[in-house]
Amino acid sequence: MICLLLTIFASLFAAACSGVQERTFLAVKPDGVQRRLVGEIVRRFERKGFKLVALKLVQASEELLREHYAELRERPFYGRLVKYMGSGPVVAMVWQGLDVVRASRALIGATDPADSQPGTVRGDFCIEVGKNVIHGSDSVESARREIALWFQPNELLCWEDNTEHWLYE
Ligand code: DAT
Ligand code: MG
Repeated sequence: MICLLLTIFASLFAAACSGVQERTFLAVKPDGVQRRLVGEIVRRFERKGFKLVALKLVQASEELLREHYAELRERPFYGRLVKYMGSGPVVAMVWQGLDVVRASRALIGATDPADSQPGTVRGDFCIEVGKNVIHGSDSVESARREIALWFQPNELLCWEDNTEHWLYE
């Protein structure tokens, strides 16, 4: 009973915390970490004005990665993708803001860096699809699933953003 009340309280708190704004899950992949791109990538999302609500360096298990990419399990590159994502630490993050899922995909660029526009993360920092340095959720629904997969609810921090007044109408 106490557990149930605590769970309800935690979800109400989380809902109040995220307000009407959405959240997305982003991860700097092992090649991005190896190539010292973490700071540059975080800088781009910060500079845009989005709010960082969680961040951690993770050596992801094969189980977690198989689940994360479950939708792609029939694709020929699935095994290679899981191996690459587990080849070193990734920086897992949750960002919050108006339309953040779609806006983040725009900042990240097309899946294949050969098609990514200059100015996007993938357009600027990588060459091949199998080493495309960053992950970003592709819908609000995937974001919810991925955030729950990578983070405990108490790892998502609720903090007062003093710039909101200058970012939003
Ligand atoms: P995205 O990461 O842009 O959401 P996705 O979800 O379709 O793209 O695929 C997940 C990852 O799988 C992608 O970032 C890189 C890899 N991938 C996709 N298509 C691939 C392909 N044709 N060959 C090799 N890797 C691929
Ligand atoms: Mg995807």
